[in-house]
Formats: sequence, C-alpha cells, structure tokens
Amino acid sequence: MQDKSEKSGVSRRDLFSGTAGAALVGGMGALALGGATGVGTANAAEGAKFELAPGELDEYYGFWSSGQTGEMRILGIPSMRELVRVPVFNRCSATGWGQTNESLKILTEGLTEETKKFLAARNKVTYDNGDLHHPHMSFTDGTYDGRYLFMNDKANTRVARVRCDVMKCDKILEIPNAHDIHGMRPQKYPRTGYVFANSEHEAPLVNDGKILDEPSKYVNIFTAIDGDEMKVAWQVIVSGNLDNTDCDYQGKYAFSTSYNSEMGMNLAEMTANEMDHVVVFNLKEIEKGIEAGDFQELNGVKIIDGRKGQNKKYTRYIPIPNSPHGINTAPDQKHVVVNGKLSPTCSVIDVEKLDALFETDADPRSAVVAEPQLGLGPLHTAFDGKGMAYTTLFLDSQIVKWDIDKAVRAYAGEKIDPIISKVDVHYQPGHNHTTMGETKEADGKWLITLNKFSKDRFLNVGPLKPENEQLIDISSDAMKIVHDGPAFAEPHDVILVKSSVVNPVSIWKRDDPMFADAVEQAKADGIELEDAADVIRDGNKVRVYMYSTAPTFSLEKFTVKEGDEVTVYITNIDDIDDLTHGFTISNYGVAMEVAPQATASVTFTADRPGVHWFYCQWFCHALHMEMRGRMLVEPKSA
Ligand code: RUQ
Ligand code: CUA
Repeated sequence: MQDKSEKSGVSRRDLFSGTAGAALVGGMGALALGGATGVGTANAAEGAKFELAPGELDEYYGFWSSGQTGEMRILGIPSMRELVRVPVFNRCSATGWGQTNESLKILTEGLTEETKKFLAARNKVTYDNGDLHHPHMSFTDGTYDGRYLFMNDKANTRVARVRCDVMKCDKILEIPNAHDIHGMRPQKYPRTGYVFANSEHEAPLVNDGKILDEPSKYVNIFTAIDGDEMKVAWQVIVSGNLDNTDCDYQGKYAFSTSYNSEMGMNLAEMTANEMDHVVVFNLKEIEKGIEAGDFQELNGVKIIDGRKGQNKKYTRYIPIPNSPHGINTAPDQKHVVVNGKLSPTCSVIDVEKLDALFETDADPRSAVVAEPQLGLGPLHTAFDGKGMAYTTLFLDSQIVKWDIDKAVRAYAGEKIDPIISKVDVHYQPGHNHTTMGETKEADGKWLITLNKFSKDRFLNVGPLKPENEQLIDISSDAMKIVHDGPAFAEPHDVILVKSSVVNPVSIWKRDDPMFADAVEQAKADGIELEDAADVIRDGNKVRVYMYSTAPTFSLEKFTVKEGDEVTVYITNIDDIDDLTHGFTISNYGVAMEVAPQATASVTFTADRPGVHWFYCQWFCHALHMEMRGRMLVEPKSA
C-alpha cells in the first residue's frame, strides 16, 4: 500500500496514528467545521435550474431511506419536495400499515419460525421497528428498470421489496443465519436477479447459546437473495465482518467491505490493523459449488464456506486501508471505489484484473489500480458518468471531486493530481448520490449529500435536530450547493432515478395480488365486493363487506356481538385519480387507507359494547364529514 498521490505531504500513517485518528475514534473527530479550501458554499445564481414553479414537475425521483424511522420516502429532484412516504418496517397511522390484513401478511410471512415464536411470546406478530439504510432499484442490463425497490433492515435482519407500479411494499424477508443486514445492492447485470445483503455483526453460526463469549468461533454471512422470488438463494461464510456491498456490470463478481477483519469485539481490537479488506465473491463458482453439493444446510439455506484459506474458488480478500466503509462501482463499468474511512484514501479496484485473482492466484493487491489521498474520513463515492468521482469526507465536512483516470495514472507513477475541487457541506456527510449515478446511465447533473449533522443551519427545534441533505449542482467543474433540505431521522442513503423509468399507476387493478385473499374470501362467501353491503356470520367470526364511493359507505350501520372477531372489508369503487377513502373506527384503534379500486381489510375483536362510529379519514368530498356510519356492538349480557 502506498500513497503515490500525496497532496499535502502528510502520509496516511501520520494522519491516523496521530491526533486525527485519535479524534475520530475518540468522538466524531471533534466535528471539525469548515474545510481546507473554503470553496463554493455560496448559493448559485446561475447553473442548472433547481427551483420549480408551482405545478412544474421534477425531472427525477429520489428514493430515500429513513434509517430508524423504518419507512421509504419519495422526493422530487431537483425541487427536494417530499412527495410521499411508503411504510415498510414501521407502522403507519395514515395507511394502516401493520394493521390491515394485507400489510400484516407481508410483515409476517417472511419471518423465521424462531422469530415468530419469539414475537408470539410478546403478543406480537411482527417487529414494530426497523432501521432502513439502503434503498436500491432493480436493474436490467446495467441500468434501472422500474420494477422494484429493495431495502435492508439493519435492526431486525430483513430485506424488503417495494413494487414500483403501486409504490407499496409487497415482500419482507428475514434472512436466516445472518445478523443485522447492513450493506445491500441489487445485481446490475444481466438483471436483478440477485439482491446481495451483508450481515454486519459476528455471531456463532448456530446461535443457540452454546457458544457465547468465544469470538474465535463467530462467523459472518454474505447472502444472495433471489429478487424475483424473495427467497434466499445461497449464503457464504466469510472471514471478518461485512459492511457495504456492490457488484460489477459483468454479472461475475460481488464485493463487500469489512471494517473488522480483526474480528475484534471492542473498538481497540476492531481498529487494530492498518489494513482490512474487501471480499470478492465469484458468483459463477459459488453457483457451481452449490450445484456440486459443496455446502452445509442450515435453516433451509445452503451455505458455502468462503473463509480465508478455505476455498479460493469462491472468494478472494483484497487488503484495503483502513476500516473501509462504502463501496461503489463506477458507471465506466470497470472501476470500483472502496472508501477508506480511517484512511484518507480511496482504493480503486479494476474489475478486469479480478479473473487473475481466481485463475492464476495473482496477488489480490494487483487488482488495485489507484489509491488517491482525498481527505479525512472518506465514506461513500458517487459518479457523474464523465470519469469524475465525488467522495464524501466525513471528518473534513466536504465533498471532493476527483478524476478516476488521473488517479490511476498517479498510482502508476505519473506526477499528476487527481483532485479537481472540494466543497464544504454542512456537516459530516455520509452517503452521497448522483442522478442515475449507480447505473451505466449516470448523467452528472445533481448530487445529493446526506449530512449527519445540521447544527446551526435551521431554526432550533430542541436537542434533536434534523439532518441536512444538500443538493449540489455538478453540471460544471465547481460544485455548487443550491439547496438545504432538512430531514428527520435518519436518512442514510438515496438513489436518484430519471422520472421516465418510473411509471406508477394511479388506480389499483381489481385483480391485484395485494388483496387477492380478500377477493377469495368474498368469493367463498358469495359476495360481489364491488357491490357489497353484507354482514356474514360464521360462528363468532363476522365478516362485514362494504364498498365506498364518495361520500358514502354502502352500509350506514352494522351490528355485531361483544367478543366477535370482526373483519371489515372495504372496496373503494371510485375510479378517479387521487380519490382515496379511509376507514377508521373510533376508540377501536382501527384505521386504514383504501385507494381507488383497492380492497382493504382489518380484523379486530369487538370487545367494547355500544355505539361506535366509523368514518372516512381521507378528505374525499364536500360531504366527507358525513361519510360515516355506526358499528353497534351488542353487549354479552343482552
Ligand atoms: S452506511 S454513512 Cu448504513 Cu450506508 Cu454509510
Ligand atoms: Cu371518503 Cu373521506
């Protein structure tokens, strides 16, 4: 490892064995404000148009994670207007996510039996929280195809899928044998295909308590999910832990960073080594190994051993300085940038040099073709499709723009500086993302930096501040910040997708699988959902069927008995854009959304006798307030 492009004359070792490294490890690098250059914090008057007049539409969709809030958010870019929130791992009071039968099926069916038991003991059917870091769209032939969005839950080891046609989550899969899914990316070529998911935290493979404080027996797991079926395809045991992941444009390799190659259990141990690594997964060899039976099966999943020294057919380990974090494949379809975090460098891997690692056992470092020194705390890199890379510098609170080709030439010995410019951001950036930047169609218009701290940038709202997500015009050489975007806890990541790729419907199709169970139940009950005003009694189970059309429900009242298990099915027969109804039963904790032509259902026990009003909670009509009715619950003793 060498820093051939030393800019400041200070080596990585100097920076990180001394005060800077100590400051980082000791606590946020003291949140150094301001940067070395002082360039470009001014708002741009000229440059690309970022303000939209009322009624104008954005050019890009931004699909946002929300961290510990657990939902996905959709913003318009460049306006940064928030358009909608899509509940995934969280609960949603507006839509009834986590309460309707349709959402509960999605939230529960992909859990392991062990988790179902664990939750049942707590009178729960699913987790209430999630930690959603990485939303990414499905690919076909190296670019977004508008089918699905996939996203991870670090808190409860799950991966979810959102259908882009209706922008609703349709699958949630808990990953067995893994611990806390962090990095996650879809396969770029030939299509998705696989969704790669990193288990971040180390644990015994069979984690039943027989092995506890024996870290030498812990492992870590890389998972390939079949994104069409939303089932685990296979897993690989690796050495070290796993942080972020990406893959190539050739369909041959996936890569994961490890910040804990040491397998340390505390900060000192985890940061002990100067070099950690990137694991390279040879997809074809792993598939062959599975085919040939070279696996163990655990919890229904085939697991290959890809640890160091176990089997070089499946994995190789490329040494990388130091506790690397993000990994990003460039739109040139050749270079992969590994962000050094504790090292002020990014390491650039050339995917064309990877075959030799497997075929001729070449030195893994031979795949590294550049290692520019960029600044303090590089976390993630984005691309403009014109050969430039944009790396977030967490400690410096800057974005650095650098030339990949120049970095490669500098590494080969040429006296050349790959850094083009830097811009101060506010403050401490984590992820960044460019328009179409993780596809081969990166267009170099906008960059979003997701800054972990906003401090003084907004009105003070108390100790818990918003983050600050800044929009940067990268259409010319100097980067220009044009917008500050406050955001609540805690968007980690975003992708920016040109709007023509995403074509959601406005009205549900009546044969949508989302409510197929309701349609089937109605059929069994001899009910026509679109024309329903019926109460079916089936022992102490009662099924109430009604349709809604602004401003009425088809039933003005229905009667049940105290203790009945009641399921209400509402079908919204309106077929006009944006004419969503809702169904709330007051003081019963029941509320859900029913969008045009959808059916939604909710099940509850009618254990409060008396008169209970139900009403529509989505403003739908001049007589929306009158869109209500009564549930009459007969007391047991009556
Ligand atoms: S990680 S700030 Cu959870 Cu995407 Cu890098
Ligand atoms: Cu229907 Cu308000």
